Amino acid sequence: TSTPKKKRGALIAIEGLDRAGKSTQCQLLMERLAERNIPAHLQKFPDRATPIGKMINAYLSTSAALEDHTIHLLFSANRWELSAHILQLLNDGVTVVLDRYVYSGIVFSAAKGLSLEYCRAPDVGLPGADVVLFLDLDAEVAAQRGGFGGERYEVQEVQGRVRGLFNVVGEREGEGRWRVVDAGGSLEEVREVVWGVVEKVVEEVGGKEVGRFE
Ligand code: NYM
Ligand code: MG
Repeated sequence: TSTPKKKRGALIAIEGLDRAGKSTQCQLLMERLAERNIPAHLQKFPDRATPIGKMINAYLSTSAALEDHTIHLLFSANRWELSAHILQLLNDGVTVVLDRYVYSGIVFSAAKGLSLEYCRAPDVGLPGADVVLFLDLDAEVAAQRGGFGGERYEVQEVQGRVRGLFNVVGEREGEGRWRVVDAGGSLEEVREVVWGVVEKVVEEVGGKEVGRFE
């Protein structure tokens, strides 16, 4: 006899430019999941709390300079150090919402001139997102939203390149996994579009094994 297998959680990645509203939408999504009694966990990347995360934070806040490949690998290592925990949660039936993931890792480094193939390599094998919601916003509009902060990359020119690269990376993922959401709408509008996608994915992943980023 076999015991009925517990439904696994979904791995949901929220991506976009700085100021696109990712963290707000992650919060709103967590509230909606809680209302529906769907167990869920929010994981932000970079996770600045770990020792590697502290190095990343020093780099982003420009108090430390790091060579481009070096910081690229640290961002990836920050995901790998949390990967077993994420996998455990998913297999325990917990849906995991990611505020940025491998896609940010690829495009922000590629925007500095590293090749896309190089940038993708260290993340290959990480738990694969079931769906990516790309909160799409024009870099100029993002800049107008009260301006960017003072961190590295937070200038319109870099963000413009990053947006173009997100679209390239999204094409490789395909329309099934990569969902472009117009982030120019109101909080409520964006929230409802996000929920429409997530609700279905949470329902559908049940029997499937967690994939791997490739
Ligand atoms: N970033 C984020 C990267 O360059 N590589 C990565 O792998 C990740 C996850 O860090 N400008 C960049 C994108 C952001 C910055 O993110 C910090 P946030 O969401 O502003 O804390
Ligand atoms: Mg930021």
